[in-house]
Amino acid sequence: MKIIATSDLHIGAEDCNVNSLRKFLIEEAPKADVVILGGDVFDLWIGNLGSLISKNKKIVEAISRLKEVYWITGNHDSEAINLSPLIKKSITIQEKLVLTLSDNRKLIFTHGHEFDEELGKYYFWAKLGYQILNVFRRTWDFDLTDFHKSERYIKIVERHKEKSLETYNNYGIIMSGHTHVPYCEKHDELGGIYLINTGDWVESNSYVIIEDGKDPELITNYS
Ligand SMILES: [Mn+2]
Repeated sequence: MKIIATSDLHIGAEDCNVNSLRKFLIEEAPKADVVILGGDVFDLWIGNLGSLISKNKKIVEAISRLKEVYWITGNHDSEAINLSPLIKKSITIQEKLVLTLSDNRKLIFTHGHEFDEELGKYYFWAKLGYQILNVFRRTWDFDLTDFHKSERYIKIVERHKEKSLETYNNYGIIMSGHTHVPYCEKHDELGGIYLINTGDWVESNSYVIIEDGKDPELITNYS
């Protein structure tokens, strides 16, 4: 079994790298038996699902052609769980995904906002700030990369990793998105658990390939 997992596509947001994403969905994702779209797939903080689907027909078509798709909801698309599968009849939309690979390794995918204490506290302001930023992105070239390299953000990512390991250490492969910082770490001190973040399609154009009996592989800067 071959799994391809990615997250934080942010379809509909000004800074989503739609061209690379479309190419990935047409050329790479179909090579997998199972595709995991790990949250913030459509950016429902920016628009409603119906209008985002009609504005992104090629991307939606590419997703609908994939064999088996799991859409794990994130903070930007949590409403999707209540919607009928508009994109693909057989798409599974849920909050968490647990899969057992043919080699018996157990994998969990959660978007990861459950670990985001700041978002929990300042949800309203985070959402409003994001919406304002999206409007200004059309005229300003605001670079999130600087913020993601800041000491404050590095701490947020470290906390996310600690909490993931604390909560899900009974799984062989722990996967999430949300922070937009991709990594694929093997934790030998915890019996070889893999801790993976699938990154995003805003800054890193990243995804992860998982195949039976092989080490997970992280691909970044896909274009
Ligand atoms: Mn996101």
